[in-house]
Amino acid sequence: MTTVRKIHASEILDSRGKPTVLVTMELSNGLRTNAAVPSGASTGVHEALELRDRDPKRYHGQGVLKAVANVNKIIAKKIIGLPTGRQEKLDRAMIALDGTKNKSQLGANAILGVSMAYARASARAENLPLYRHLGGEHARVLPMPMMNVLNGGKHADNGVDFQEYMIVPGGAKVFREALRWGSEVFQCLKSLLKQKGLSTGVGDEGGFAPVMKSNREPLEFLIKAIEDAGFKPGKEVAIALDPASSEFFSNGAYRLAAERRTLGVGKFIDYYETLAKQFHIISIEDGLAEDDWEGWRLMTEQMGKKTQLIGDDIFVTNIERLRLGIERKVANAVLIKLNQIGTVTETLETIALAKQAGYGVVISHRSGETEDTFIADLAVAAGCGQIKTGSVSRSERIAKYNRLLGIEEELGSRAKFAGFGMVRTCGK
Ligand code: 2PG
Ligand code: MG
Repeated sequence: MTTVRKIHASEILDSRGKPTVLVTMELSNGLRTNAAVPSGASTGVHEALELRDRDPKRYHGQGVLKAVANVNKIIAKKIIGLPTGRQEKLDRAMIALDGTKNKSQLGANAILGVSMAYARASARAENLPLYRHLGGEHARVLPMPMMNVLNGGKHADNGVDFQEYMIVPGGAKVFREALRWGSEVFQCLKSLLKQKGLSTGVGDEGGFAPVMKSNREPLEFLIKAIEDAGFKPGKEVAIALDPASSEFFSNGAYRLAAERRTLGVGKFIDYYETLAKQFHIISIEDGLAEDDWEGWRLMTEQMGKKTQLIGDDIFVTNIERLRLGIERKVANAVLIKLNQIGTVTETLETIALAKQAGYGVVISHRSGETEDTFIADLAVAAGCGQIKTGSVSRSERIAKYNRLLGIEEELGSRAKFAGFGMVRTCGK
């Protein structure tokens, strides 16, 4: 029997240069693994709590030494000696030890670091790749990437209200081809922006962040870039949006600063519908705000048959909130972020409920990432067919794509790629 011999957490930096938690785990057979925790910027208010030190003398209050100490001094004591392969037992023990609803006592960053490191350690102990350990023998579907090539909102500083404009190369036959298509479109987009004298500096997730006049102008650029790269918009490469609209929702309305107007929910849904038709938009995440349940229901009723509507801030990978959503006929897909909920077990449970209810599942990075590639394996393990892990630049994003290339190669002829086939709409 292999057991956990040592756990050690440290404070490291993420892709934005902000502190995050790294957990290293050593097993009784000498194997060592580690895991690093991601961090969001447009965080939903219902997310599990990311514990920060609030000590103004270090990292502007953003240090994570408390979370690190919680792993080293509190969690470690409980976990040392635990055999590998008991993920649920470990995660439930940490949830009980924390004792709060949102993991605010120990910090979701402390708990998740241990949970992820343990999953990886358990995989190594069984001599299995992580996706196989988490997903079993049938885990062989490579996810279609949703690539955030044009950034706005809280991830940039360019006057665009919507946070993410993504290209979706779902017409490709295999993952590596989809990745190439995405990269080629990205390069064409760069040339186009250059020609127009616009900035080609990149935002937090590696997409461009040029100053634009409206929220639709980026869509015009994307369509042109897709065509310039030699692909058919909609058929080969489609578009997806994450407006992250909780960020511009107030007093029951949506304030589009880029367009100097404020729209009520009904008008805003019509606006999305027009955009979706015009620009081959197959998927919209967080089209409406995190607590605008009635708006979400209307949007799902009006657009859900044609468009994948993904709940991120509204569900926060939380099984209770997703259950409410299913009951209320809200959205038809869920975004999955490990650190929104804080353990691997709860993440897998939320994925299972979504699948059971016929909701689409998209595994996602955070805007603050590290070189850790856990979510690439998770996407294959979940067999959900979709991943959102940023643009085709910046190594913390590319690391996930490169890991997927590796998994595809390892699976050889067993690898599958469903392309647009796993995009969910109501009634499909
Ligand atoms: C989102 C994410 C990731 P953040 O809104 O979906 O793209 O952003 O990590 O800042 O919440
Ligand atoms: Mg989002």
